[in-house]
Amino acid sequence: MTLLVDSRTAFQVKHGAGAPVNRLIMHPWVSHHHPVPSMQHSLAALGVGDATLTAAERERLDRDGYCVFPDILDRPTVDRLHHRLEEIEAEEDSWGEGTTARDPGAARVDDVNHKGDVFDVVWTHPKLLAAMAHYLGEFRLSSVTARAARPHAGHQALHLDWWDAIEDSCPACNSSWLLTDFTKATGATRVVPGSHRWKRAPDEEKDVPRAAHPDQVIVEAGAGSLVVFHGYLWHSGTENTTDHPRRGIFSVFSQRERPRQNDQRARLDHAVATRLSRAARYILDA
Ligand SMILES: O=C(O)CCC(=O)C(=O)O
Repeated sequence: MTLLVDSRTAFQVKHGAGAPVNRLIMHPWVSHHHPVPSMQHSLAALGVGDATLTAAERERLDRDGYCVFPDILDRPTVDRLHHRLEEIEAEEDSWGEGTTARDPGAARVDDVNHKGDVFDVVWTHPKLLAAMAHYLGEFRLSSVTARAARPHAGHQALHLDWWDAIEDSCPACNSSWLLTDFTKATGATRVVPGSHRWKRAPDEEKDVPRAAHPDQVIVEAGAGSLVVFHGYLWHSGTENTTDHPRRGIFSVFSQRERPRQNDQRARLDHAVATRLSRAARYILDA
């Protein structure tokens, strides 16, 4: 995908040839008064350029089906996200008995992208959007959910992040923002590298999903890191063996014309609609 040719030239004339282009960019067509007509323009407006992903990152996404981007969020941002999530968990009683029947080992908060501007970064960060464009082409936001693995719980069955027939192209992808350090002890996500190319789901009948897979890798990374997963990659949460919650925010995107997990239009309220840029609204498709 070719993006930002004109703006890069203009930026580099001003700031020098080696200047990073991703911090740019306010094109005339990204202002609130002009239409944002396409995926390409919206990505550019949100800071995605040709150089946002390195060649090595693209290779990892293709070969392994996931990529870790360490230290993307700084400590104050992680702390703000953490703090706001704790408030919402209390308001919604996320830790109460039986509140997360679909995932009993975790406290979950759905739709956090509609619950405060502090969460904008977890679905509009350029690194994340560039990785989604790499896997999905034209895409939109599907869901944003916080998942805190409960102390001494949280192990899940290996699964894919697509619920329909498996096809050649990648219909949906997940990503996680680590708000605590993800380690073997805290219950980091496990993945089976390369399994996105197998194009099949873990075999329930042979009890593959809950067991340790011989090729699994526990993805350890520090708070503030981002991990992006291909929708067909076998992965799951593992047991948090500590006395403290292990928190992450999971932002799922799908190909633009595909069904998505949550209806973003139905959830959008006026305050959020007027706050978001046109480019962000395009990604939200709401
Ligand atoms: O929490 C994790 O590490 C993974 C969560 C996950 O894959 C899910 O909830 O579908």
